[in-house]
Formats: sequence, structure tokens, C-alpha cells
Amino acid sequence: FRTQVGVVGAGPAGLVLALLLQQAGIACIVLDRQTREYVETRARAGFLEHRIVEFLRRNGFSKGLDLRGVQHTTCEFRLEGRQYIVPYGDMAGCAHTVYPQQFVVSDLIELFIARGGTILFSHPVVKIEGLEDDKAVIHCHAQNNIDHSPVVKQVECDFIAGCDGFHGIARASIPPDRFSAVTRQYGIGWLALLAEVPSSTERVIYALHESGFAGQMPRTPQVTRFYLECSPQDKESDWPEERIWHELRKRMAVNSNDGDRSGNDELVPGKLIERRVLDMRSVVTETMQYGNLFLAGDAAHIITPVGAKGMNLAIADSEFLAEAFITYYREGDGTHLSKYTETRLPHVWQTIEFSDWMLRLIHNLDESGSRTFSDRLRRARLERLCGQGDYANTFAANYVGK
Ligand code: RFL
Repeated sequence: FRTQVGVVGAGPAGLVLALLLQQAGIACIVLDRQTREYVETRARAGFLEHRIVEFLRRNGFSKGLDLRGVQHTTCEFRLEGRQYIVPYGDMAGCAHTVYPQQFVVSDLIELFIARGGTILFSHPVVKIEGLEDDKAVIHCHAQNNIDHSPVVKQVECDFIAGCDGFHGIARASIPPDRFSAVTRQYGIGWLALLAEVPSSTERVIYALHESGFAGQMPRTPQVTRFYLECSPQDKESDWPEERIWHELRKRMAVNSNDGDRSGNDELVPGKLIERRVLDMRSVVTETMQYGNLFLAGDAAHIITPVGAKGMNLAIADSEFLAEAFITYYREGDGTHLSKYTETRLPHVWQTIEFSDWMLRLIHNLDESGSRTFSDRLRRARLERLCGQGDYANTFAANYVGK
């Protein structure tokens, strides 16, 4: 194979990039280690920022989400049984669209293939070479069509877009002495759950409880995501179903009129279809490019799920990277490409900063030992968020991705 841009990874970052290049008449091939069915059913994110929806719409990539996406404009915090409702959509004048990541991915794959694009599924990339030369080579494993015996294929390209996630091969191909990444490990875990049950409220709930954070995020009318703060060392087996539903009810309970916090919970248990412990951390690779390799999405940075930014940031990277490739191929001007890292990193850090701020709001990370002091501060912050001032407006604009 020979192409202009070899795209490693058929997640949101790789697919958006490939579609934009295809639209501009730039040749590209996408490779993914997984089968099409696997990537189209991998449930992860669900909240699309306003500006990302607008971008997808402008480019004609939004048919599915326009039909099936649900607009969200309000979120709710709970602390000591009290409810703090934030109508961020009214404040910012726009909304989130809830549309599960696997639907986004599936729509983009369908569109790219319908327009004549090539995606090589079940083609794990095992080596990337020639990053400093004028021709880069992607080596991948595949199966012979006739007898299914293993074969190695090569794709030659001008550039490689590493959109293969945090554990992919692209970031690992940058020489260690040229590679730099910064990490924050929060020392907490989240038990991430998906349950076949309708959301107990229409809005997202962030419950700040003395036993730890609990969250509820709608995904589809039948499926809801829940999170429970836990130890990062916990195993899934430490969390049997009864314990999960007990903790969710307890942490998300609200005060009834007589001040009793246990009596007022709408939560109905349902079948758990995913249960896994996430170690809460953020990592920013500050080398987003090396030679003719460019990293986008989780390959370049991972961000805790707080604030629901990961998929949005991945798509935003690809939007910029595609523009840079298009300027290069159309006008012979490589300035934007050469400034890719320099241009994207400030945006990445702005997003990380918001997520870090929000993580400290919904968890009690008090290092000085005064959890009460920290709780009072969190309450003061929630009261300001429910007010009308600049503090609340800034939150609203950042959260919804205006
Ligand atoms: P992806 O989606 O991981 O896609 C990478 C692709 O690369 C393939 N791959 C390879 N292919 C070939 N050869 C190799 N050697 C390869 N190695 C890997 C993989 O098979 C895969 O198909 O990365 P991308 O495109 O950068 O997209 C990033 C997003 O997936 C991620 O940031 C979000 O899911 C994060 N995230 C959320 N983001 C949001 O914006 N809003 C949310 O509400 C939200 N919730 C979440 C989340 C992530 C979660 N987890 C489990 C990580 C909730 C959870 C639980």
C-alpha cells in the first residue's frame, strides 16, 4: 500500500481526521487492531460539547446525532443531601448533546466507507519506521485472505497520524530522548458502571458524599452510566451488585422535607453490563509530533472522565491536524504542521485545568487533614455555581464547550 496519510486507529480522532482528509481529496488509509464490530460497540463517552456538535454539523458528519442525540442543559450536584441545580445551558446559551461514543464511531465509519474510504480492521500495527525520512512505513499484522495464515503488510506514507489511544504504538515510537510527558495521578479510583436501566433523573448527577463521589450520567433511554469513587487498588470483584446499588443509593440520596436523607431516592437497580475500576489520572504528552508522526486524541493525552472532555478533545485535535495537512498539500505550506504541538498544547492544558478544577470540586482531596474545612469550601463553591455571577457563567461556558 502507498498513501499520503496513514491513520493508525479508528476511534473518534482517527475517523474524524480521515473524513476531513477524504473530503479534501487527500489519500489516507485507516488501520485498527480491532474488528469493526468491536469498535462499533465499545461504550465509553457520551457527552458531546456544543462546539464539537457544531463542527460535526458543519462538515456533514452529524446525521445520526441530529436524529438520536438528546440535548442536555442542566446538571445537579448533591452535598449533604442538598440539591444544587445548575442550568448551565441557559447561562451559556447552548447545550450538550448526549450521544454515545460507539454511535459516533459507527456513524463515522459508515460515512467514510460509503464515500470510498479504506479502513483495515483487524490490522494491528506492530512497528512504525522512517519517522525522520521523507517516507514513513507502517508495519501491521493481517491474515492471508485465502488460508488465513498470518502475514505482515506495509503501508508507505508521507505522514502518520497516531490516533491509536494511550496504549497504542504511535507514542511509543518516539525516541525516549525526544519524548516528554507530564502526569498527574490523583490517588483515587472510579468504579465505572453501565446499567440497563433508565436514568433516575433527566440530568447528570454529581453526588459529593462523605463515603466518596457518586455520579449518574444518562446515555440512552435504556442505558445509564454510573460512577462510584473507590480505591484505585480495588478489584471489580470487590464490588458485588448489592454493594454497588447500596452505595449509589446512599451517596445520591437527597433530604426529604423532614431532613431524613435516606427516604427520598428514585434509583432503581438494573442489569450491570460494564463494571471496571479506572485509576484517575491525566497525562499530557508534550511531544505531540516527531518527524512525520503526529499524535491526536488519547494517543497524545488522557484526561480523567471528570467534565466529559476526552472524546471532545480528540475530535478537536483532529480538526486542527486536518487543516494543517490540507494547507500543506494544497498550498505547499507546512507552517501549521510544524506548529501543531505549539498550537494544540495550550488548548489541551486549558481542558486539563477545567477537569482538574472540577475533580477537586466533586472529591474531597484535602491533603491537610481537614475534611470538614474542605467540605465547607465545596459547599461555598456550589452555592456560587448556583448563583448568577461570572463564576457560574465561566463554569457553564467551559462545561458545555461553548
Ligand atoms: P480511542 O477511542 O481509544 O481509539 C483508538 C483506536 O486505536 C486502536 N489501536 C490500534 N490500531 C492499530 N494498531 C495498534 N497497535 C493499535 N492500538 C490501538 C484501538 O483499537 C482504537 O480503536 O482513542 P481516540 O480516538 O483518541 O478517542 C478518545 C476517546 O475514546 C476518549 O478520550 C473518551 O472515551 C474518554 N471518555 C469520555 N470523553 C468524553 O468526551 N466524554 C465522556 O463522557 C467520556 N466518558 C471516557 C468516558 C472514557 C472512559 N474510559 C473507559 C476510558 C468514560 C469512560 C469510562
